[in-house]
Parts: sequence; C-alpha cells; structure tokens
Amino acid sequence: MTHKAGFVNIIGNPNVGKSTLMNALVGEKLSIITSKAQTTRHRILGIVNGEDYQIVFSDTPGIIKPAYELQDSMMDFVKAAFDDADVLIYMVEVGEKELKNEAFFNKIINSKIPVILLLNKIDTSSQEQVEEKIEYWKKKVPNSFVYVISALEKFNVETVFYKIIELLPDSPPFYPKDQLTDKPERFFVNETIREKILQHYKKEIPYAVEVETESFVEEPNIIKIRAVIMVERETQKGIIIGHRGTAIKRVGTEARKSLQHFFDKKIFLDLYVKVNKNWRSNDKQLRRFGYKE
Ligand code: GDP
Ligand code: K
Ligand code: MG
Repeated sequence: MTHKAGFVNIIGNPNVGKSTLMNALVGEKLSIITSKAQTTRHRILGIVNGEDYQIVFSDTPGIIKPAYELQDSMMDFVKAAFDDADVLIYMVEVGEKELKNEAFFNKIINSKIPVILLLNKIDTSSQEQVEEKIEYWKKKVPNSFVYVISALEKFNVETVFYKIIELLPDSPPFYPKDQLTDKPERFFVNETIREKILQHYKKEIPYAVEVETESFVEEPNIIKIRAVIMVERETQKGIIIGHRGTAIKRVGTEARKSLQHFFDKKIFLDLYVKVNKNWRSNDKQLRRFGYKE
C-alpha cells in the first residue's frame, strides 16, 4: 500500500480564519482564536493521521509588516512555511484584496507546489458577491485550486480535506502516527491563558504579554499548573491584576475551564504577574519563549 504524507501550510492576512481552519481540519483546538490580529505568534503543527496518509498542517501568524523583533520572528515563521510546504493553503476573506506584502504574494503566484486558495467566511456574504470573488481570485492566482468555505461553520471543509489528500506526495510519515502536534503540553497552557488575555484586555496590553508555565504536575486526578504572565512595564502589571485582583481572577477562571476541557482532567491553576522589561525586543527573551532558534 502506498503512503502519502506532507506539509500543508496555511498562510494569509491576519484574522482571515487560518487558526479556525486548522482546528477544524485537525478536529482539536490546537490554535487559539480571537477577533484580534496577531493572536497566533508561532508556527503550530497539527497532525492528522490516516491509515495511508499523514497530513502535517502548519498554522502561521498573519502576514504583517514587522514593527519590533517579536514580529520579525513571526514573519520568519511565515517564510519557513513557504519553504517546506508540499501544499500551500492561501486563505483570504470575502471582500479582501491580495496580500500587501508583494514578496509573499509573488511567491504564491509563482509557486511550483500546489496552491489551494480558500475564500473564507462565505457565511457572511451573498451568493452574487461570492461568484464575483471567485472570478477575481481565479484571475489573480491562476495556478490555484479555488474553494469557498466557512471555517467557522465547517462548510466545505471536508471537500478541502480530500483535495489535500489528493495533492499529497507519496512519502512515509514524518512523525509517529499517534502524534497530534509538535508542541508540548505547557505550550497549550500558555496559549490558553494568552487567549483569555486577548479577549479581556484592550489596546496594547495583550501584545505586551507573554505567558510561561513554570510548573506542570500531573497527578492521577488533577493537573497542578503554575504560570506567570509577563508584561513589559509596571503599569501594565497593575492593569492585568485589576482592582482587587478581579481582572486576573477572571482570566484564571476562564483559562482553568478551557484547560479542563483540553486536557479532560481537573485543573488547579495558579497565576501570577511579573515585569519582564521590553521582552519583545530582547533576543535572549525571544529565544527563551521559542520565537527564535
Ligand atoms: P487568523 O488570525 O487568520 O488565525 O483568524 P482566526 O482563526 O483567529 O479567526 C479570526 C476571527 O474570524 C475570529 O473571530 C473567528 O471566529 C472568525 N472566523 C473564522 N472563520 C470564520 C468563518 O468562516 N465565518 C465567520 N463569520 N467568521 C470566521
Ligand atoms: K485572529
Ligand atoms: Mg491565527
């Protein structure tokens, strides 16, 4: 029996629905999702195993013009995703124009590997609009297979899944067949907490936050977790904690619930806040948090 395997890398502008799609394809909430740009900071692998195939999806940060070192690293993840793809998924939203980043866009239209162009969020648009947009994108990216989907409502996601399998090269698997992701448990703890912070704090606060799980102890009936929320300045620390600690308490409660769901086990979560001055522009810190080699 021949076996197919390959890397299927999802790229596109911020907020088009890349992470929602990866979770839908993998069937697990590996990537956090919010309505804010730059929710996804890493390249996150989601592996789907079948008897005669293995699809290694990569969710990537949205394409932006970097303004500080963390964002430079985020765009390095996107570049890497171009380089090792066997199939590229370029995701756009109804009503959106091509990537502002010309270099990336040229890579897509000149790609030698198959490109699947997904027009997402069709649940938000009219039939007419959609037909017009399909024509537009077929002209813009003539080398692509175009599909309209709703990642949120899982419309057409299965069709895309079977197209991906068709396009995969013959290859033995790259990862053990029971592996779901490349990231350790602590990564998902950090991301879950960061998701709640993205949801509950305004303006610059979520972008100044990094979360680090300091201890993760699994006992027969409970997982005991201690994590630190790092911010760049003292004033941000006060905002995270909130009046009499109400704000951080809410983050803790919601994160604990999500984590119980994710790990399917009772969770004890201990959160505290620390200032890590200007970590987003500090090479050593970026390495420590896995944004750089
Ligand atoms: P990413 O930044 O490209 O990873 O986008 P996300 O997956 O984080 O989604 C950004 C926002 O778009 C979230 O609020 C999602 O719920 C929403 N979204 C994603 N896919 C769809 C879709 O098919 N339809 C609608 N209406 N919203 C969607
Ligand atoms: K987002
Ligand atoms: Mg994302």
